[in-house]
Amino acid sequence: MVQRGLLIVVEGCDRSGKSTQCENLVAKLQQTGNDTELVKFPDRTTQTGKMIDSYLQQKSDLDDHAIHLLFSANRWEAMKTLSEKLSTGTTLVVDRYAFSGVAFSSAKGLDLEWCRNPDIGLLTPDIVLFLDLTIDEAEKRGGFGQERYEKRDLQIKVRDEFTKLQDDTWKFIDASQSKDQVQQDIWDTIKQFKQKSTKDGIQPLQF
Ligand code: NYM
Ligand code: MG
Repeated sequence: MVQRGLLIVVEGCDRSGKSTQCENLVAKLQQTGNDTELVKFPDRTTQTGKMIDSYLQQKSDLDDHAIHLLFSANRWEAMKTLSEKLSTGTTLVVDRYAFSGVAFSSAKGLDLEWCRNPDIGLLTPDIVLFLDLTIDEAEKRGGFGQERYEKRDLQIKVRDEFTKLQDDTWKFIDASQSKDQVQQDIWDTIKQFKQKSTKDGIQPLQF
């Protein structure tokens, strides 16, 4: 029987270096012989993703609840494919997941429990790497971009909401370090986790 792949989620505020680190991690896992793919949410290529992209680029407006549900739908529509990949042995590195959904919408003022509900039942991550960076440090990196949500006041709230969502699958990574050091910390964390999960026998993913 094929051993299933791991579901590795990478989370953090905007400018925390997630995308670069996800790419590095995928490359490193592949080089060490692990069948691995990168997944990114929101997936802006699907129908829901196009609506989300237009909203983020401030080309359209939507009710806060409606956009929250669209982000969730954007994950749900990917679940069947992702669970098939995991069960056939592919490890997935996921750049943002439901935690971003809850953290951003609750930072805007929506009720936290309400925000959690639509994502209940999504594949449970094996490990969540939280790239932690203060907003001052994030701003030093050339400032936020032009998209909706990329504003200091909101990002401060988002970071605060993220910390409310942590459980024992979360590993905090100090993202203020050099790129190489962050990469090293992530790699050490993943190696440790893989050793432990292989020893314990990886449990089936909750769906
Ligand atoms: N975002 C992302 C949400 O508000 N809810 C979600 O469920 C997800 C996955 O979209 N500022 C926000 C966080 C980001 C923005 O993400 C786009 P990215 O990784 O910058 O493309
Ligand atoms: Mg962004």
